[in-house]
Amino acid sequence: GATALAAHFDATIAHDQRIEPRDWMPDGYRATLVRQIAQHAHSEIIGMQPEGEWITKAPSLRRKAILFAKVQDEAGHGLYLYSAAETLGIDRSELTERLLAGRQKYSSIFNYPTLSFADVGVIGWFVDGAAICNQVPLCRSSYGPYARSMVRICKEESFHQRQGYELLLTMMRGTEQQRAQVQDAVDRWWWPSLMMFGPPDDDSPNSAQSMAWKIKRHSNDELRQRFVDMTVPQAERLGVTLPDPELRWNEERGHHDFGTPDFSELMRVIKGDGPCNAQRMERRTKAHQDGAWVREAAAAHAAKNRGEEGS
Ligand code: FAQ
Repeated sequence: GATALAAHFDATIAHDQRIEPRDWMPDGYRATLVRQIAQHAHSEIIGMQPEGEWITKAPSLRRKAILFAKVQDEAGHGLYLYSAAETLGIDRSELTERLLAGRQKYSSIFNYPTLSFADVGVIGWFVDGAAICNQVPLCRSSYGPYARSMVRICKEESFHQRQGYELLLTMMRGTEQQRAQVQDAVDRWWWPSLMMFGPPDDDSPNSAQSMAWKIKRHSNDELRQRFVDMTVPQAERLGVTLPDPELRWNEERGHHDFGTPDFSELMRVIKGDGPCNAQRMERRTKAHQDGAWVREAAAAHAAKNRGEEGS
């Protein structure tokens, strides 16, 4: 009966085994996964916009080819993630409707503008770096299809991060103006990148249950700390300053101390009031409308094929 199914679910989680689509799961577990995976998928797709703007303005053919490939990878990540969400019994078209109606979120980070080509490098370094810190543990998430989608995504994100860092190393070997552009991009993206990890643990309503279900493996603050510790030596090697006067190594803790991000800004951006929210949603909506004929043609083609098979 129902209690036996619940006991089996609890035992699967306790033994660090995977929940698969055919398994019984609590409604709350399913709803949390749909929320997180859909939000993650939407972020990948909307996340194509800030860097995508620079494809036509890249400074060389080589940089254009690299950026084009990276942005395409993000489309691929969005698609694997929508497929993972669909194993939970929800349709991708329904998830897209929810995003466009403002009923589902996407990452706050993609609501900031990209003002120079250095921003492309800093997005790779910080935003993909933060994505790696957050997503490597998700490879061990309790839901099988989500965890497996993360393996390939993380490999591609590490390549993206190196791409960004290499771009910045090149700019730092360039002119005074290029070095100033890199520092300016670092100053603008540092705090929003720290906000990607979500609200502080005391103020994170979903964390406790998600960690009990082993959907999340670490808390928001733990991952934020891991990102800071990883990034500080990279900043030193690059020769830029992270814009935080409180940033220093704490020998006792074995971690860096750092200042508190402005979480009221995070909440404003999540609620729709960031510098680029309106533009991002407008473009996403237009892309969806412009794609209507493709969806109709694909559906007509599938219907025709089914008809031919039947005859
Ligand atoms: N932005 O209780 P918590 C990428 C919401 S990487 C917007 O702590 P949770 C790669 C949260 O949803 C970016 N909303 O929530 C790339 C919740 O609202 P809800 C995508 C945020 O779920 C790189 C409320 O605040 N990565 O795309 C944010 O336990 C470069 C309370 O928060 C992922 O989605 C935020 N920053 O923890 C692409 C990773 N933070 O849903 C292109 C998977 C919090 O109840 C270029 N997701 N909220 O209405 C996660 O790990 C988690 O969902 C967290 C939030 C950590 C984001």
